Amino acid sequence: MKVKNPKYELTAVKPDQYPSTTVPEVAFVGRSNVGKSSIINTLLNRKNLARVGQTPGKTRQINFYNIDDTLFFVDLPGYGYAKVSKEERKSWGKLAETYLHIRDQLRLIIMLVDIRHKPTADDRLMYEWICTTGIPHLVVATKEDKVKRSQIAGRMKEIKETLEMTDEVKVITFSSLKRTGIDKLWGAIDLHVLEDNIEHIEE
Ligand SMILES: Nc1nc2c(ncn2[C@@H]2O[C@H](COP(=O)(O)OP(=O)(O)OP(=O)(O)O)[C@@H](O)[C@H]2O)c(=O)[nH]1
Ligand SMILES: [Mg+2]
Repeated sequence: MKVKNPKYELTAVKPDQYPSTTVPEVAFVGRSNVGKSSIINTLLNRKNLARVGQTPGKTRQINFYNIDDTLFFVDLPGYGYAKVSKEERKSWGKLAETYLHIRDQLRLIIMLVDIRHKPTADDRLMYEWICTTGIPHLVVATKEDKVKRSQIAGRMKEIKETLEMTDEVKVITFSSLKRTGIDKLWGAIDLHVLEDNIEHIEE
């Protein structure tokens, strides 16, 4: 997809605050600090559209980004950040799960994991839950620039095994710093959104 004029649309904590459109949406989920906001900026070729935090846990609401009224990117709150209260953690999880559960136009869930680390118990739970929704999804291994080339295959294997992924689910490596993986990821996004558009035309 050719991105012309992406813009921040709105921030929501409750479903009645979500944008009242039927435009397809792609959601980004993952642990706090994994690079969700960064990947959105990188894909949209904008420096500061999505707020990137030095302090983990910065994104506490759901942020919607409008790409030329044809696609929305949805930045969900990160989970698994230790330095917040249990109550706060619960409410963040609820925000994300509610969105993922009820949003009809959600076409693709992109789950991010840090390529350096074995997916955590939280990641496993989230992935298992994503699988039960039946919504198309893929996994992105972020911060590829932080590992040596020779380590990548091993890291990917561990991610796939730990999340118990089936072979048909794609894992894409990505670096916002080095700007790698952009075309591959856009290709995967286009596939889901385009298929959707074709369905509309055929209807
Ligand atoms: N080296 C490297 N650092 C990255 C990359 N992507 C993100 N970061 C850094 O990781 C930190 C967290 O990035 P964010 O994009 O804010 O992460 P997030 O998942 O949105 O975090 P929350 O909003 O807290 O859930 C920032 O310091 C980024 O600069 C990457 O590809 N490579
Ligand atoms: Mg963020």
